[in-house]
Amino acid sequence: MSDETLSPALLDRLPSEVRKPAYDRAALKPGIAHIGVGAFHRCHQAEYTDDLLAKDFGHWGLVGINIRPPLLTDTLGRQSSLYTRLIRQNDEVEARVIGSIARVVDSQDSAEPALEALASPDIEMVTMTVTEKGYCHIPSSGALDLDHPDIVHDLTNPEAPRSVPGILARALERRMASHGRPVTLLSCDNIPTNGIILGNVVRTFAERRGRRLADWIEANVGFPSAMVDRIAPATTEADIDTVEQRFGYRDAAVVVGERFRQWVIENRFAGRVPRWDRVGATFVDDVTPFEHLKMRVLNGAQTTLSYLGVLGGFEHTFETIADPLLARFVRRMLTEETLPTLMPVPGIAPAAYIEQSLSRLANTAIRHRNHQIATDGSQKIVQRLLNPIRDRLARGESIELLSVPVAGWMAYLIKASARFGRAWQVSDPFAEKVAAIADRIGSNSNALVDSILAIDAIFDPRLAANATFRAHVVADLDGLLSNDPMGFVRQVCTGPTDARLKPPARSA
Ligand code: CS2
Repeated sequence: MSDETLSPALLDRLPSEVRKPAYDRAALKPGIAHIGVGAFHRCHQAEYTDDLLAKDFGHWGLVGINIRPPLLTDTLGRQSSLYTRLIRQNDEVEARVIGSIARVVDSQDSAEPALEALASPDIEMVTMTVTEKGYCHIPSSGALDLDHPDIVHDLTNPEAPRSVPGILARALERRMASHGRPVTLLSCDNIPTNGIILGNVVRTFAERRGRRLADWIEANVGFPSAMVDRIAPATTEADIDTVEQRFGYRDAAVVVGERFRQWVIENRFAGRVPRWDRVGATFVDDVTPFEHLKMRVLNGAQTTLSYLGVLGGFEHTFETIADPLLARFVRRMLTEETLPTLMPVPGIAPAAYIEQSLSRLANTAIRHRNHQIATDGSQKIVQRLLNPIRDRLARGESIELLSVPVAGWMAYLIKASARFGRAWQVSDPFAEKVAAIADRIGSNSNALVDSILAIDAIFDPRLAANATFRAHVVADLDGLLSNDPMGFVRQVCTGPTDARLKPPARSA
């Protein structure tokens, strides 16, 4: 059956080691809409939902919506929304066909298909993974960015929105006008207090549409925060080939993830809720301690390894952490500097969590590219690095390790500029701005850091004005832009601490 594509008809003939949906898919009724059907969603929320349907079949099928590329009709759409989820741990491969997505909707060219799905009275839960920048908020403050081109567009064309806040506000307006049923909007992105930020951007947008909508949202819409976790890199051709070679069928929507998964959701819902807590998710009153733990430790390590890894010539996370120097650096950073900033988390010992996170990153079967993690760093470093740095500075504690990946993010964007030889291609909303700074200034770390720290959408002005922070970042940037960035990391890891700090002199 090697050229056969995954389909409902194929389910009965799958090799026995491939697990399949344990419920009647034909009876599946969508009650959840998800925006952003990427690898992470297929590996995380859709799997939890598949577990729930198998345990307690109800009306909680998923409608998968994409408002940005890629098209879903070409992949999932051709497979009746079925796909294979591989769990890979070094040499082990575990395959399962997930059936929780009932149908997919492409809404890249016009918001209409998305709006229709989101406004349906059948939908009681809207989850989303739209990446950090999808919220159109200002990372340093969490407020809606009213100068964002898509927000400017949507406020003048509210019936044909492009942005996530604009699409959600319009869908809520339609719900208010047609059936008035409550709905929960559940962010599953790695932004801090994601429910609060989602609530902020939707409410701010709605207020500009009128008091009535804003009041209706207050009374009928829930915005819980959530912490989500599972490493699931972008699918590659090799992953698709793995399924074909091992299991004998084609699946264009394969997704590969690690075994670990976690989902902690704030108990702040409107209307009925899929009981994901029956299948491994946790409903809690306050997600903050979990969110800090995950973003500062696991994501902080990933971001650190991605920038230092690219500078050191490594392709993937697992190769980067196999380097003894970088492994040592990241372990020291997490243990000595990040750990003391964490809040107590019920049932989790932070030191053990750090070790578990580092061993997850060493999984050789998860081929997570450093450039993928380095993407959109301007939207990630606040919660992963700058917030723990801020907390430490407030207590007069050292930041000599945490400052290195901040400079790593700068060096990554600087080296992509024309003046620095376009070392690699980057994707970050602030890439052009940093490249322009680099082109203008050249190799003067003092002046580079001054100009980059002045970007107040990323750097809170109080942090940017902190002399200790600035001095560390200048010294680190000098080291990372030198001919021997790894030698510099070695020096930080082993050398006398503050010796590398130059006096925090201002450049002319
Ligand atoms: C990664 C995350 O690309 C990235 O920014 O750090 O996608 C990470 O793999 C997930 O948050 C893990 O849960």
